[in-house]
Amino acid sequence: MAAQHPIILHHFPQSPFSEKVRLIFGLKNIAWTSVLISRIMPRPDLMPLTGGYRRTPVMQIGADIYCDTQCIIRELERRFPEPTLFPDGYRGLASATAMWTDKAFFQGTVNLIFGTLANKVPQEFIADREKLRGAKFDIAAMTAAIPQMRDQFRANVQWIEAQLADNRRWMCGDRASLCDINAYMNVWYIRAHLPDLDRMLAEFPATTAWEARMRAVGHATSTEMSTAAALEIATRASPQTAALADPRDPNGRKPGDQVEVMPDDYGKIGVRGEIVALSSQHIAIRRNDPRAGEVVVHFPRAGFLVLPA
Ligand SMILES: N[C@@H](CCC(=O)N[C@@H](CS)C(=O)NCC(=O)O)C(=O)O
Repeated sequence: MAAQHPIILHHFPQSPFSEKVRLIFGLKNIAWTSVLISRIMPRPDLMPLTGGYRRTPVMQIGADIYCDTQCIIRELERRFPEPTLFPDGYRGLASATAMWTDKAFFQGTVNLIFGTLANKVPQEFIADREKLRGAKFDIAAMTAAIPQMRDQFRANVQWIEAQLADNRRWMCGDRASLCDINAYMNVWYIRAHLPDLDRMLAEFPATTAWEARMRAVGHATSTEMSTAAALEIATRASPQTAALADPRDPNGRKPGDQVEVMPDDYGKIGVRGEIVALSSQHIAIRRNDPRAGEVVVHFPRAGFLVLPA
């Protein structure tokens, strides 16, 4: 089904989580609109859309705003089901890999990169990420931990290698899936920043060949748009999200309830609104913003807190 509004990705080129979504555009051959945002706060044209959620990327379709790659990917799969990211037999596991690749694997990757870049990391970036984490972005500690982080990276990559050991092309078989996208993000991030990835992958020939296949997926075709023009689209559009109750919600939440939603790990800024739709994997809340007008902001459930407002 063709979308009425363009598929807009608010992102920055160096963002590994954004790379996941760009590759899904490539795999599904989706034409998209690229809105480049600043790598650090402030993002004055984006906050009216998200209500304060400040992690990257964010997807916008008209006045519907999708936060977090779990939520973005779920919506892309719903709108563009073919080719699927969930081959038979892997539907649950493919989604669940994010809890490995985006958390433990990713934290090790971040520490390895920033510990190695050390004094090349700009002070404004460190200050911004300390605010995001609510904790010190301790580059000296990351540098000291490089030997440990190399061990962690190797152990995680060996799992990719083991998964590809029977000469399959992709982690779930003969078609690329969300498992590949999620795991690849970390390899892509190291490739972008560290000169010795080839040496680190030398003992992993299947992963080396898979990395080249992943890179060849590309990003499909995109057109550029300014942050102001994207905000203008939301202001003129109306949210398209249909009301959806969840009779099995374990806490009795229902459409109409006022809630506050935030990540449970970092960037814990609460976004307030009225529930429009909810399920085990998704919650959509309506907000009214002085600049964006009425918007519906969508979040995943795994890794997110929903609190009464
Ligand atoms: N769970 C989130 C994580 C996103 C994330 O941590 N992104 C990084 C950039 S790649 C970030 O938000 N950094 C801080 C920022 O951009 O404000 C997702 O899947 O989208």
